[in-house]
Amino acid sequence: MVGSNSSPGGQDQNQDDNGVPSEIEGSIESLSRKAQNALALAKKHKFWETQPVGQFKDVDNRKLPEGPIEDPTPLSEVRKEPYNLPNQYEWCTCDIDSEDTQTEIYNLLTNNYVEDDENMFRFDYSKEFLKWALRPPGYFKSWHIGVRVKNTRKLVAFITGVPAKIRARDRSILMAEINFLCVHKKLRSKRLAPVLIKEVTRRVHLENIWQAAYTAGVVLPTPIATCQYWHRSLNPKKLIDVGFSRLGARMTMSRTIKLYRLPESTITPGFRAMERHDVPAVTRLLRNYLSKFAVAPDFNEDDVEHWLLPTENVVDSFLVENPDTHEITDFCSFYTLPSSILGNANYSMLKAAYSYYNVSTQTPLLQLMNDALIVAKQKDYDVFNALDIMQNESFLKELKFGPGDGQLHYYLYNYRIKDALKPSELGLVLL
Ligand code: MYA
Repeated sequence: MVGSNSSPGGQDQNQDDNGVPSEIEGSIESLSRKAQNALALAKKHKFWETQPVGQFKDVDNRKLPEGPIEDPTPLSEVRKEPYNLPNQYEWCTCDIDSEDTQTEIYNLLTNNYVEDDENMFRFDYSKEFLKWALRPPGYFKSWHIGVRVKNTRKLVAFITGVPAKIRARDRSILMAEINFLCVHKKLRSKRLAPVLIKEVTRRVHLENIWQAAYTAGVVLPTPIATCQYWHRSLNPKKLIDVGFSRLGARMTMSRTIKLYRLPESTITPGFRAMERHDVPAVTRLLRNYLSKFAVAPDFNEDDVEHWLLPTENVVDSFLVENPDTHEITDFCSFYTLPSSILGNANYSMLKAAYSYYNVSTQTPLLQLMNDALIVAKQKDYDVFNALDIMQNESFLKELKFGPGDGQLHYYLYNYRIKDALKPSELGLVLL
């Protein structure tokens, strides 16, 4: 299973001696990935070559400064009218508060959004999740953009932005986070995506915002970092039955189930769900932790309340409260993003937890994340996914995560980062 905007399925099938999938340096997969990335750099990008993003030809140019690529234009010069669409389509602003619109967006994404390379799984963002993802503090309704067929009003394409303060090294900038770009399967390869991107850009500019952050499974000009998803089986039998993972060499099903078994209850004293009164302490903990990374969100208390206070089946957050001092010392969180399982007679849904923000100051990160796995198992998730960003590499192998078979590329629009970042320099999770 590979995460957000990367393909939602499939573990790299190499196994280590314990049966846990492992990354074998120089394996066919990694060689083929390197070849694909090299080919991607040579590809022409008719649209992206016209945009203020790092261009492949400039990758080795040390003279270009870090920071905005273009200056803002005066607001009076921002185009007032929406971009032109082919005649039979029209723009709409999707009212995410309306039940009917939620259903339309949900149906478009559930049937047409990101799939893995083998078309076995497709992300199935819930309506509750979409409401959470699209209504953070200060959100703009005009950034929830749809395309409809004029005759039938059918929703056939979508793109969204939400505002977020993001720090790039020592500069904190109000940006747009762009997500949920989707064109109906029947309308692919007609150059609709560039029109959607230009339209969201125009609407972001109208709010006097000039930078954006986004992730994608595809290579575009030019990633600021390339990351990998890792997967921790919680329900190995189901994962194997649906083709998400494979039984390792020399492994039986019962040995595999035993390998991934977890304790019934969490281990850390004072480990409990986050509550509203914890927002100030969690904000302090997170702000301090995220200051270590080159690119990270600049969260205030309102952001933490929105993004991290638990919402059932959307986001779960736990913390460690010292039983003696009542100090909040550690924090972990994950969000819920199921995938539809395509064409399996026995199962239709894979329940996946995605590691979100985690901070350890007193409890070792490994122990904290083991407790996160235990609660995810208690809540019946099939798999726990994590990117190799922040300090995640320190626990992935030890907690029996295996590498996924896709990559997730991070991008900034109209902001140049001089050298590509290592995943461990990234402190940002996009949904
Ligand atoms: S990533 C999730 C993307 N969605 C999916 O993968 C869902 C399934 N796929 C689809 O719905 C379609 O295949 C999509 C493309 C819609 C992806 N990001 O219309 P086309 C370029 C950016 O003929 P289609 C997410 O949501 C492609 O390189 N560009 O293609 C973050 C080519 O350009 P060029 C992409 O397949 C989105 C052009 O589109 C992506 O029918 C961030 C082809 O257009 C992609 N994922 O539709 C968006 N995929 O010729 C950027 C293809 O130049 C935001 N393309 O190579 C930028 C910041 C904007 C705000 C700025 C504010 C200041």
